[in-house]
Amino acid sequence: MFLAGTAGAQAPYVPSEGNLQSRKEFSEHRLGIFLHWGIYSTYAQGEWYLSNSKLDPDTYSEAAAGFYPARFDADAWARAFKDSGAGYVTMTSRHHDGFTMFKTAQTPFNIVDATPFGRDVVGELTKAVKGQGMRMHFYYSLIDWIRPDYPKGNSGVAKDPAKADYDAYFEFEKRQIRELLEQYHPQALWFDGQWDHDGRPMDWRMRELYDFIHGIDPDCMIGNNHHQSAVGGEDFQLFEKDLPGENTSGFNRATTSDTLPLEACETMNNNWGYHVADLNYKSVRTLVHLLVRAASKGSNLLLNIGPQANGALPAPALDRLRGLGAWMRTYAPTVDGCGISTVQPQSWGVSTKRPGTVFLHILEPAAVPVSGDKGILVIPFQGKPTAVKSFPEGAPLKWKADKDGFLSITLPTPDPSAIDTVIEIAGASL
Ligand code: FHN
Repeated sequence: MFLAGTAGAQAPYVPSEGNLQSRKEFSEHRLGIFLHWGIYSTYAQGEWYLSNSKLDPDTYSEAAAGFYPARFDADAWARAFKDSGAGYVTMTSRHHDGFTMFKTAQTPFNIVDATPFGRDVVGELTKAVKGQGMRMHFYYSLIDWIRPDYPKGNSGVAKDPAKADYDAYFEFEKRQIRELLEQYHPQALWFDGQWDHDGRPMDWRMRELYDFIHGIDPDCMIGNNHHQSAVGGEDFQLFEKDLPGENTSGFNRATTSDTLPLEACETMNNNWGYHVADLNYKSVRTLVHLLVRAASKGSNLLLNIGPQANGALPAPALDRLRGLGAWMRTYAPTVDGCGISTVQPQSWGVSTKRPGTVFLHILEPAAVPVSGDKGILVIPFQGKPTAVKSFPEGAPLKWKADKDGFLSITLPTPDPSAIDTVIEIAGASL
């Protein structure tokens, strides 16, 4: 189970008991909130503004002197995330522009020392998130578009290549990561950027970094958005803008993992960082479907919000959080802690499972075959149902299991406006 990526002389990675417990807890909450927040939000053009605009880094960095998120209220953010039904929050502690959003002694280019705001927003949010009973995770960029010691990859602005010194940069990262672990005790670290050297051979020394992290906190889970299958030392498998096993965005060369927890991240609109012109927010219906489809593949959904420079969460994002919360208040038991069932995806929807129960999620009511005023589902089904009911009402539905392994269920014609009509199939053998 833990041998992946341990080729050669590398000792196999053996996760701690606490780490295994973190993995279990992680899958008990299928929804996480991703936050891309940094000084790039002042430009309101997304988090890649420095690289895309080709601004001189010194000019770009002046945004720090004007960064004053007066409306930032960690408790209000944490409440909004909790009310959405999320179980954890993953915040960018440092993105590719290298601006550090936490209190650090390793660089003056940080929220406490370089901004008039002077507050450790990562620290405040961590406290608030944990206060709501949620877990805190940190995104940490392996890329730095401003530090001269980071060896420039495919992205970013041109720098003096003679100053590149990965060993020095690696030590800087380790010192910052130690700060993250010791100051905030996150449940997970989420790395990003290894793809920056695709086609440019580079030894990132990731296993060394992972061992360093697990040496400080063996229970901390590590994920890396390298767009490939997980390797030794990693504790969960990431997918970007696609669910496991899919690759419509072209990012994911990863195969899905049978052993590690899975997490797929997605934007609420089209950008990760705040973009003033991007109002292309997905509907609550689309987001719920994404969450359900993720759960049906045994994956979490890490749903992103790009907070504004003034510290406010964008109004459309708050609206989507409320919509998700309204759904989760009833249906969380059909996704949280649920995984893959033997019922394959159907034209009308998908299924999730917890021991003793399979949930059918009718996401496309128009695809349900209808007879008179009844909907009829016929599905290949393994195991013996003892009852089939509507969820959450618990109203018994007529069903019949035939000897060829098909289960047919008669239900009221599904309401075309319903976001998700859920049917619960109970049975000790399921
Ligand atoms: O370049 C980043 C991007 O800004 C964002 O952070 C996403 C989140 O998955 N990851 C990278 C692109 O793969």
